[in-house]
Parts: sequence; C-alpha cells; structure tokens
Amino acid sequence: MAKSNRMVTVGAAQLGPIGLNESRGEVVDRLLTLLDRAHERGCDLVVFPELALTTFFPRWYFEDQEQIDRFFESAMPGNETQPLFDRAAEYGIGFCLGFAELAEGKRYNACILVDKSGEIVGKYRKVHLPGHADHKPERKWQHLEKAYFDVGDLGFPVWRAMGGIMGMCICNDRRWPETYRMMGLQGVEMIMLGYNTPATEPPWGFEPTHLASLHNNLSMQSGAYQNATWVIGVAKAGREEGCDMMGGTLIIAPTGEIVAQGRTLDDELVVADCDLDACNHYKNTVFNFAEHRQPDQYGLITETAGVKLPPE
Ligand code: ING
Repeated sequence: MAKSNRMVTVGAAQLGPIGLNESRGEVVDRLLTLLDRAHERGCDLVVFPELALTTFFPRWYFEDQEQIDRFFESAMPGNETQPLFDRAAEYGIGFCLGFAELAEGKRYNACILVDKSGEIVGKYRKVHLPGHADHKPERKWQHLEKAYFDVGDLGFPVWRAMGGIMGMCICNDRRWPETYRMMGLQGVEMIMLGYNTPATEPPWGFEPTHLASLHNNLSMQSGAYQNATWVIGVAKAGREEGCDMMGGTLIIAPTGEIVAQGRTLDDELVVADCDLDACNHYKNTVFNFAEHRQPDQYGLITETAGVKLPPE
C-alpha cells in the first residue's frame, strides 16, 4: 500500500513478565529484540509499556528507600538504556518508553517520546496514581503507586513529532476521560500509553476476569473516538512474580475501531499502519470541539475532585 505522507507504521511492543531480579541489561535485550522485529516490519514508531525496565514493583511493600530506588532511573538514557537509543536511531525508529524516573529528589511513573534521530522530544509523568499509600498486609499483593510516586507535574502535553501531534499517558490515566480530552483540546492525533494491569485483582480485590478486558477496551476505544485520535495501548502482560496481568494490547483508530490487537501474554509486536489524516473527519464534524462544546457549562469538571451531591 502506498503510504500517505501522514502514515505512521506503529509497533505496539507488548512485554511479558519482568522478574523481580531481572537486570536492566536482560530487559533491554528483550526491548532490542522487539525493536529489531519492528525494523523488519517497517515500523516508524515503537510503543513500550509502563515501567518497561523493571517488574511492577508497587506490588510489594518495601521498608527502605534504597530498596525502592533500585527500580528507578536517575539518568535517561543511562548506561543500560543507551543501546536502545543507539539502535533506534540507527534504524530511524521513534519510540515511547515507560520507566520509573528519579529527578530532583522526586519520583515519577514516567514515559518519554524519542524521535527517529534518538532525541527525547517529550516526557509525561503519570497523573492518576491508583491503589493506596499504606501497607495493606492482608492483601495478596500491594498496589503502592501512591506511596512510591509523586503525582505527575507536567500536565498532559502534546508534541509535534512523527509528522503529527503526539501525546502520552500511563495505565490508570486511560480510565479517566479527562486524560484524553486534555490532549484532544490540543489537537492530539495519536496517544501512546502503556499499562500493567492485574487480570483479576485490581487494588481493591477480586473482580470477574471478563471485566478487565471490557474496561480496558471500553476506556481506550471511547477515548479514541471521543477525541478523534489514534490510541496505542501496550500491556506488560502475563504471570509476573505470581500476579496474572492482562494482555489486551490494542491499536485503535479515531473511529474507535480496534485495528490490531495482541494475542499472547508474552513479548509480542503488534503492527498497524496508522494514517494520522484519519483523525480529520471527526475533528471537523461530530467532534469539532470549537463548534459544539459549551465549556461554560462544564465548571464542575475542574471545580471539584469528588462528588457534590444534591441537597437531601
Ligand atoms: N494499574 C491498574 C490500571 O489502572 C487498576 C490499576 C486495575 C485500576 C484494575 C482499576 C482496575 O490499569 C495501574 N498501574 O495503573
């Protein structure tokens, strides 16, 4: 197929489990293998999951800070991640990478967008931190993102890259319509996101297995359609240190249609041709925000965090 000049061939690079003691080098080798495959498949862009360099460490309660900090990157690229930047630039492939960022004494669940020349052109820090801040010893596993990470302080930026307007978010962010709308109001054409999502045990305990997929797909498909943008959702999947995490890697068009999806719970590259011009129709019609939105009626959305019930 002749590529339109705004066609981006995307590789959603799903990861299987990362062991608690798996080294950065071992993980980067897996990322490089997926990057090699993306090169063979003619990809322009590769999207890796949330916290793609380590196991999902908020699953455990750690007593002291240096135990926690061994999961964080204080430099990006660092020695272990430099090979990823080098090979991607050699291939002329951009990539999105999720990692735990230690910066100026703050700790973020972050991701970066690196362009085809190997330059970091964008960074996002996760705003919606799910789970709990205190140790819950009674639980099968913890979900201590509120303890280990600071709330992201960069807002929801977008960047002109890959021939279009690109945005990022992370995992729980994908469940909140505000996330997509903030980027939609900046003209976003492709939102890249990674996630680590338990298949049956969200932070509050067991749920029927079919709901994980329903809520994953529903959240991302509606975000795509309601903001006329591509959404690339990439899982860290499989049984990671005893915790079954869902797959469900998806490439979703601005119509809300799933155009490609993951099949396994392992390292897997899911590829699709994404024409950024496919956003134009809905941005100019049903979701022509300037023409149809009434922001003076939406005050509650930014006035309050919680519910304001009507008088009894
Ligand atoms: N994980 C999960 C997510 O939002 C979760 C937490 C699971 C919330 C299931 C609700 C339901 O996908 C992360 N890391 O945010």
